[in-house]
Amino acid sequence: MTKNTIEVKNLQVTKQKDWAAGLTAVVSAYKNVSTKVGPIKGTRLLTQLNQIEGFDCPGCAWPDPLLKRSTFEFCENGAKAIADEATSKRATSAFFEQHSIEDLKYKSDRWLNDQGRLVEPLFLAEGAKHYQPISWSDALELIAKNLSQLDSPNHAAFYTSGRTSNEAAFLYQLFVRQFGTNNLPDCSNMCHESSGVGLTETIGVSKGTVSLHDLENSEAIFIFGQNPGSNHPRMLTSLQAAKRQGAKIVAINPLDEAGLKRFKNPQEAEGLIGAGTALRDLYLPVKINGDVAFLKGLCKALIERDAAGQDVLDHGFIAEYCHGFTAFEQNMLDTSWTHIEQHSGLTQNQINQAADIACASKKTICCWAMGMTQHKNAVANVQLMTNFLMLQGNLGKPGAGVCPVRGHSNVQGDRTMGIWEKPSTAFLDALQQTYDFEVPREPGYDTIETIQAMAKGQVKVLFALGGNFYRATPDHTATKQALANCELTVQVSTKLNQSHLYTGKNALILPALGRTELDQQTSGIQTVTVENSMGVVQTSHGKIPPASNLLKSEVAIVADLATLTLPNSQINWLQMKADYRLIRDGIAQVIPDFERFNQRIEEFGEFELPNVVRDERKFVTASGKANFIVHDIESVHVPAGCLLMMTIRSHDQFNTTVYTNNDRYRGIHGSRRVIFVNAEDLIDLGLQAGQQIDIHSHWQNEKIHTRTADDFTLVEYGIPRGCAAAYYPETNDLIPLSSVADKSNTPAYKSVVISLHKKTDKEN
Ligand SMILES: Nc1nc2c(c(=O)[nH]1)N[C@H]1C(S)=C(S)[C@@H](COP(=O)(O)OP(=O)(O)OC[C@H]3O[C@@H](n4cnc5c(=O)[nH]c(N)nc54)[C@H](O)[C@@H]3O)O[C@H]1N2
Ligand SMILES: Nc1nc2c(c(=O)[nH]1)N[C@H]1C(S)=C(S)[C@@H](COP(=O)(O)OP(=O)(O)OC[C@H]3O[C@@H](n4cnc5c(=O)[nH]c(N)nc54)[C@H](O)[C@@H]3O)O[C@H]1N2
Ligand code: SF4
Ligand SMILES: [Mo]
Repeated sequence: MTKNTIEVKNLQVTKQKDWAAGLTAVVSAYKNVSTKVGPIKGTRLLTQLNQIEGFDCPGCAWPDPLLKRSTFEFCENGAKAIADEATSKRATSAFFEQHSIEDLKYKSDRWLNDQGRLVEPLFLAEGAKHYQPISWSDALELIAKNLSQLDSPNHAAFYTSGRTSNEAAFLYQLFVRQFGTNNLPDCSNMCHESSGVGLTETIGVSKGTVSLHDLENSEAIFIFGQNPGSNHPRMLTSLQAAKRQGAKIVAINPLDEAGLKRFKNPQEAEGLIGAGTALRDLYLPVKINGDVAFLKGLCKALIERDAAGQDVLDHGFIAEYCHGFTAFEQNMLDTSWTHIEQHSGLTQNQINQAADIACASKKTICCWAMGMTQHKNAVANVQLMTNFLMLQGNLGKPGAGVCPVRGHSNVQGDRTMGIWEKPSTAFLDALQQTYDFEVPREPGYDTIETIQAMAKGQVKVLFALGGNFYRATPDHTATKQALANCELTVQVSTKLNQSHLYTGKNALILPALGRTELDQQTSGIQTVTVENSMGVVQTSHGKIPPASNLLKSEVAIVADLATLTLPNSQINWLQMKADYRLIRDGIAQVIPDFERFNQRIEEFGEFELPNVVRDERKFVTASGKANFIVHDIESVHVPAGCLLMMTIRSHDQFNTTVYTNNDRYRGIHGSRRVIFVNAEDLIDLGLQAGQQIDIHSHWQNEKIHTRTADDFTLVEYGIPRGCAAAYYPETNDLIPLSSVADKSNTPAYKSVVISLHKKTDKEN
């Protein structure tokens, strides 16, 4: 039996849950830390999580309440994230001696992660079958040598995943730019890039415009393409607070996710033993990628009601602050309800119910995540949500605004620190002035462009500060080949993952300290900072001894590498490594709004970054106003016999890190190799729930499918007709490399055209 069939045989499907959290979540949190970390150490760690003097949760980017913190400022998935990092298991050199790369390729993501923390630098020489230990100095010299041998600095790319601290991120981009390139792809390219691009064009800022206080005091919250019960669990606490103040919640999602139905707050006795709080007031089962049509319907309903004499639109706001309204209004009026219904999968009546909630609210917020950003028309999704809010003046006033809910705990901070392949001129000028070197001005490669450049032999060294580049990106077959073209791939990591197996000709693993660990440098124990999804910058203090005395902090790795690679640099990297306050002094000089950075965090532990839209109702766009932007409805063509598939996260994973094979809210246990399909589609396709199938994906005019994912079990599920869902990253091989969002180049991970293929009895 292959690893896939073993997993498939363990599958148990139970009824979908209609609430989230409660006692089960508390038990799961403590079980995770006590089995992985130990009962005493584990519980002690939990009490430090998200406290001002503790460490920031390495899970998602959901904010902590300002100033007032309870003793239990975390959720089940935060506990899982720290248990996974602080595990007592170790992947030592004996492990790598025992397991060849070829052996490890047969193991699952979960098994690899379960081997524990990486504890020493490792080297995989060209043609070798095993990783071998290597000293830090040899490892760093090898990287420096490979970098200095390149014909151009643009032949290297420097990836970042969003767990990196502000200090490490700032130092890293400084090194990369002094080395001479803007090739700084990051996980954001695959995540909220569409939000940044869409918002910048529409309202002039790339970030959200609401605070936790706004969310808890709004009157209507529209939640698009987001599953907070699993991916931002403490958001449910804020939604509960909003509900208690009378807010209405609308969930727009092909799946009726348990976490948005009802929340049993584990912090309250009622939440532990009672029925909990009902959250969403309206559930709209939009078709996958049907949001542009829905949003046009919603805007049309508001415009039509206003034209009919109801007081719906904020004409004062539109006249003073907005641009392009007339063309937008006309486009909404010209779009027919039939067209809207057909492409959204929703009825005019359903859309009218959403319009009723919008009309009754004076303060509306739109929240969203990957269900909106990972489609061909993702930027249109973001702009139409913003335009919907603009119609009623819901920007730049308390309780209203846009709320892109970020993924990784510091993904927003990394961008603020300059991890971006397309930095602004103002940022580059400030960097050049502060550090006195000629910064590269040519835009660099994003994540997809990096893979394409590697395939063409134009990127020969990939350095990854965290993450799982190979496994998180689309089309594993193509990406694997592209990576294999590189002379050297380097992964700075905490845990073993598939990017350590599918590598360049030579590969290095550099083991890094995690968020939970004490970071001792020559000037003493260091503090780092992060920025959450709502623009609050806060400190994080590691608490436990490192998993091994051979680990280095990300700052130390970057500083040591920069010292070796750039012998003529006038920047004193080692001084900054010794004392991270010096890095923060640099940040304060280069990045607006970080003045007196050290003083402010030493005094308050955290501070909120200004936001001109939120604070001043100012729109720094080309037109000087908030822009209404017209978008056509362009649905993905799904041929007869095919379905449109979205790739989603389970409750028990953090991106490519799989904790267990369960997804309890959706009733899935024991296997991740499942695909959710509507009952009537199963009948039409001549298939049955429980049957084993292979999935093929189709792209543009390709005649023969080239991408397959095998050994999945069909699960009948409440999902709109024509749609399907399966877990990431098991299905990433199905995603064509060139299937990306317009303008943001984000992979269209949630619009994959697939067909299902029965396995023959022999294959079963
Ligand atoms: N526990 C845990 N927490 C996490 C993560 C994790 O893996 N595990 N990952 C972190 C990261 S990096 C990120 S980016 C976030 C991701 O957080 P989410 O965006 O919540 O994660 P996904 O599972 O990708 O869920 C997307 C949601 O969008 C819906 N959806 C898909 N397609 C469409 C569509 O076309 N329209 C609409 N309206 N909805 C759609 C899906 O049904 C699903 O509910 O979570 C972060 N937090
Ligand atoms: N099909 C599909 N693909 C997707 C998505 C999807 O929804 N569908 N989502 C996309 C999104 S939103 C994102 S953000 C990307 C995620 O892409 P990545 O950020 O690249 O992937 P992760 O799985 O978060 O990375 C996990 C690895 O990071 C390392 N790590 C963990 N903590 C630390 C640390 O503190 N320091 C260092 N140096 N390393 C650490 C560990 O070795 C671990 O194995 O995936 C994208 N891919
Ligand atoms: S909501 Fe996110 S940041 Fe907060 S404790 Fe849970 S995983 Fe951590
Ligand atoms: Mo993400």
